[in-house]
Amino acid sequence: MKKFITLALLVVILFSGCSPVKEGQSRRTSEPVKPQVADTRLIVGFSQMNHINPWRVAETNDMRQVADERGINLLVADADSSIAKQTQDIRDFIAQGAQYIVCTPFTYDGYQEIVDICKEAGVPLIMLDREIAGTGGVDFLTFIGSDFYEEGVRAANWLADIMGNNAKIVELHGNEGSSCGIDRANGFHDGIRSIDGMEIVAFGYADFERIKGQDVMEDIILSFGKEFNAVYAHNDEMAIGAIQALKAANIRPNTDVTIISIDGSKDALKSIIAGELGATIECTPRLAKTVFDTISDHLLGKEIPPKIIIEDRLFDSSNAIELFDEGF
Ligand code: GYE
Repeated sequence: MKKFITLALLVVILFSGCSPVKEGQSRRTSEPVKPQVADTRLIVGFSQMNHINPWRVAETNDMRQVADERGINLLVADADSSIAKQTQDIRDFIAQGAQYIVCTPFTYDGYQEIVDICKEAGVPLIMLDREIAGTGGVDFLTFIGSDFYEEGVRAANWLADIMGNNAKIVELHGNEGSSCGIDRANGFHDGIRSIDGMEIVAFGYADFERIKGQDVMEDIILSFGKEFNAVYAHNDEMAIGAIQALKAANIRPNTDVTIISIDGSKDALKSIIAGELGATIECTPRLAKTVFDTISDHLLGKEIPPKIIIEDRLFDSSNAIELFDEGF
């Protein structure tokens, strides 16, 4: 009870814009009352799945920067790759008054509870950079990100071209069950399906991390020797780790083994310029402008498409120097 009275008193003091008057003191009525400016900024909760690679760091930085520029109060939480933590983070955002939730989902499945929490609270949910089971406009407001299936098809076409339709390929996946991983695999597999000489001889999961890409590639080299001549990595970090493992085993990147990956990081562009990585399909982490434009449109009552797909480019030796600054 005492706690309640103290809290209630504090609220009265805060909102009256006055300082408390002690007994025996009188208030000088001429003293100007300091106006209290209420924080009327839009509150957006951003639940980031993790910060395990430069792509995620760049995405969060971009969200913070654009939110700042637009005067939006952005609440950020790192879920440490745990959907349970992400669920709690989103509950916390809602308790703190978030008017929109932006969530990057670790896996395609497992997000029904988050969908339900946001629906129940009447807070629109935007799925960012990976998809979940469900439909934009029904289960959540929209999905914003790249076309991962298309990325896989483009990687397959690039590799088939460079390798003259003949390659023994090692495929490096990120974390199992991610929508980008599923679609990057499907797009690539469909892309090489009709080409007899293109086959996948080994694959592994390396969680979109450089060090794990290196470890998995070391294991593959140990069990397969040099029985492959191409690597398709689902992101740049794993490709760069794989290149380190190849070099350590005296396998020359770009000469003995051709490597293609996805993302378009500055490190990947450096590797292309150094003649190691063959190409990277862009998948930009700079999505914040689209996110906040979408929120503005929604606030204005405009119709929001169920999916908002970002256009991506391809970086290879023909444009890596010129477009270096476009990397993240
Ligand atoms: O390619 C990878 C990150 O979801 C599109 O996730 C994103 C992917 C990106 O960890 O580097």
